[in-house]
Formats: sequence, C-alpha cells, structure tokens
Amino acid sequence: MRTQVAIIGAGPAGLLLSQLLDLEGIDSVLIERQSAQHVASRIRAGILEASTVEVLRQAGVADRMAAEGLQHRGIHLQWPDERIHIDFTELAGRSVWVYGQTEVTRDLMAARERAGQAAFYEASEVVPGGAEDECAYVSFVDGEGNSRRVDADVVVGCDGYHGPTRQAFPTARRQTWERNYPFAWLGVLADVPPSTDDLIYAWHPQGFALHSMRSQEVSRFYLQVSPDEDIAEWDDDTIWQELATRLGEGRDWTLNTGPIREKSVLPMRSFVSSPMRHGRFFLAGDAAHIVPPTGAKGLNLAVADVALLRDALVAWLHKGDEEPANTYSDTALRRVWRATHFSWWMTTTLHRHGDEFDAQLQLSQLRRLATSDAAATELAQNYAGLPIGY
Ligand code: FAS
Ligand code: PHB
Repeated sequence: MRTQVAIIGAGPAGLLLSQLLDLEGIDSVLIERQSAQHVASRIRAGILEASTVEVLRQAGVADRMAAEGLQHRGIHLQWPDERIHIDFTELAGRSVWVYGQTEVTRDLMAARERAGQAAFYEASEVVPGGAEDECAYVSFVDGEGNSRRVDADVVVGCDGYHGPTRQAFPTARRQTWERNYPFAWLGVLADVPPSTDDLIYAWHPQGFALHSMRSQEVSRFYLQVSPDEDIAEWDDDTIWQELATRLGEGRDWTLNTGPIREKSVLPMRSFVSSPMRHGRFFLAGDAAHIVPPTGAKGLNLAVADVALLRDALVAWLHKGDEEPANTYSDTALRRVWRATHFSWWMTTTLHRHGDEFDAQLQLSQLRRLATSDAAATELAQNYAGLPIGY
C-alpha cells in the first residue's frame, strides 16, 4: 500500500490526526494493535480544555460533546474544614468541559468510519522504518495473519508509552526524563449522580481524593493508594467510606453513593522524550510524554500535539514548506514541559507523601491559593489550558 501518512495507534491522537488530515485532503492509514471494540471501551480522561474543544470543532466531531458535555467554570480545592472554589472563568477568562475520553474516541471512530478511513485493527509485529530514506514505511501482520507493508511520506507514532515508534528513534539522538511517584490512583466509575457542581480535588491526612463525573447520572472518583495496592482490599463500602472522609463529608455536605461499575489501579508517572521528530518519523501524544492525571493534561496535550502536527504536515506535504515540520518538536515540547511542570505541581501539592514537614508545606500552599488571586490565577491559567502554540 502507499499513503501520505502512516499512523501507528488509533487512540485519540491517531484518530484525531487522521480526521484533521483528511479534512485537508491528506490521506492516511491507521495501524492499531487492539480491536476497535477494545479501543472504544477504554475509560480514561474526563476534562477537555477550551483549546481542545476548539480543535474537536475544527475536526467536525464536537456536536455530541456540545449536547452532552458539561461546561465547568472551575474546580473546588478541599482540605480538612476548608473548601475553596477556583473560578477559571473569572481568573483566566476560560472554562473547561467534562466529556469522557471514551466518548471523544467513539465520536472520532464514527467520523473515520463514515469517511471510509483505511484502518488495520488487531495488527501485530508493527515495525516502522525508513526514517532517513526517500520513503518511510510500516510493516505489520494484519488481523487475518497477512504480512503487509505501507509505504508513506511520513510515519506518525500515536502509539502511546509502550509503542514502537519512539523506540525506532536512534538512541544516540533520544533524551528521556522520567519521575515515578510513590503512589497510584484507585479509579472508580459509579452509577450515581455527582454530589458537586465542579470537580473536588481534596488533600487529606489519609491521602488524596478527587470527585469528578461523566454526566448528571455517572460519577468518576479517584483515591490515592500505594503503587502496589491490592484492589481486593477495596470493597464498595470501604471505597465510599474513604471517599466521604477524604472529600470532607460533614454537616453541610454529603456524598451520594450507589453501584460501582468499574474500579482499577492507575500508575502515576511523568515522562518526556525528546525530540518528537526524526527524519520522516514524528511522535504525538503519550508516545512522547506521560503526565500524572492530577492536572487533567494527558488527553489535552495529545490534542495540542496533533493540531500542531496537522499544520506542519499540511505545509510540508501540500506546499513543500518543511519549516513547520522542522520546528514541530521544539514547539510541542515547550507546551509539554509546561504541562509536565503543572501536573507535577498539582500532584506533589495534593498527594500525601513524605513527612509532617511536607504536609505543612502543602497546607501552606493551599492556604495561599485561598488568599492570593495571583496564586489562584496561576492555577486557573494552567488548568484551563494555555493557547495552542504556547
Ligand atoms: P493512547 O495510549 O490512548 O493510544 C495509543 C494507541 O496506540 C492505543 O490504542 C494502543 O493500543 C496503540 N498501540 C500501542 N502499541 C502499538 C503497536 N505496537 N502497534 C499498533 N498500535 C499500538 N489523562 C487525563 O487527562 N486524565 C485521566 O484521568 C487519565 N487517565 C488515564 C488512565 C489510564 C489507565 C491511562 C493509560 C491513561 C490515562 N490518561 C489520563 C492519559 C490518557 O488520557 C492519554 O493522555 C491519552 O490516551 C493519550 O492519547 P494517545 O496519545 O492517543 O495514546
Ligand atoms: C476524570 O474525570 O477522569 C479526571 C478529571 C480530572 C483529573 C483526572 C481525571 O485531573
């Protein structure tokens, strides 16, 4: 096969890139390891920045999000006997949208299917090559066991942290930074109406908790646990009790409880790989960077990479102007490091780790956010998202 852009990975980054390129008249092929059903059933991110919503509108896949998504002005920060509201709209002039990554993925998959996108699901032995040649390629075995090769002007790794494209960059050219945190998240999806308007991020002596949601009928929660937590220790009653304690249930606020549909332990890590381009190979999304989900940045960073890469590939493949492709990596990484710092700061401020000295520093930071517009504005601008190309 021959195409202009071979995309490895059909998660949100790969699907969105193929959709945006198609709208610019650039053809692509998607090569995905998992089944379409598996990709469509993943439960992950929940918060969309305003700039992400704008890109989804450009892609023509924002109608359901506009109808079903929940627009939020800000977040609550909670610690024992205190709950404050950080108003993004007032402090940063922007809001965020609550609309699950699962739904974004399904909207993109439906759009690609309507467009007749060439896609190979359940592919194996996926190997990119030709980064420095006249023509790049991806060889793989398709879901029926046939060996295939797609020749392309460009290969884009949208293949996540464990994908093969970053590994195909010469190690001498690749620089990586990694931080593994001494805690994880127990994620809980429950069929219960949210007990709050905006999300609640809670610091507590027993550990961090987050009250998020997916709709007016479905809530999403996270509890700080140890990285090797045995999920069998967490029956529904224990989960509800710990959430109520950490989220500050008391005389003027109670937590709605109900049937838990799904629970899983999610690792927490920061990871950045540079550069995000090598010859005809490009990286976008989790293939190049991972952030702890405390800052709600993972999916939004992937979308920002893809919007930037769309412009670079249109300039190169349509107009012969390679300059945006030459600067893609540096421009993308500037935003990646800003989001990496913010995610690290939210994570280390809100999660219990270290000793009582650390706890006092964290509480002092939270009190500063309650009393200083400058401190609250810095959080608001970073959480609500900086303009694409920042
Ligand atoms: P993805 O990982 O979504 O997609 C990569 C795709 O490449 C996958 O479909 C994979 O199957 C495919 N692939 C991998 N290897 C391949 C190969 N060899 N050949 C072909 N295909 C291959 N972010 C938040 O903001 N908030 C959250 O709460 C949050 N929770 C998360 C929970 C989990 C368990 C995980 C893993 C991530 C979470 N994230 C969260 C981050 C997440 O939302 C990512 O940022 C987002 O999925 C990035 O999208 P992609 O870059 O497309 O990567
Ligand atoms: C979610 O709803 O899944 C979610 C929201 C905010 C975060 C992380 C996850 O920071």
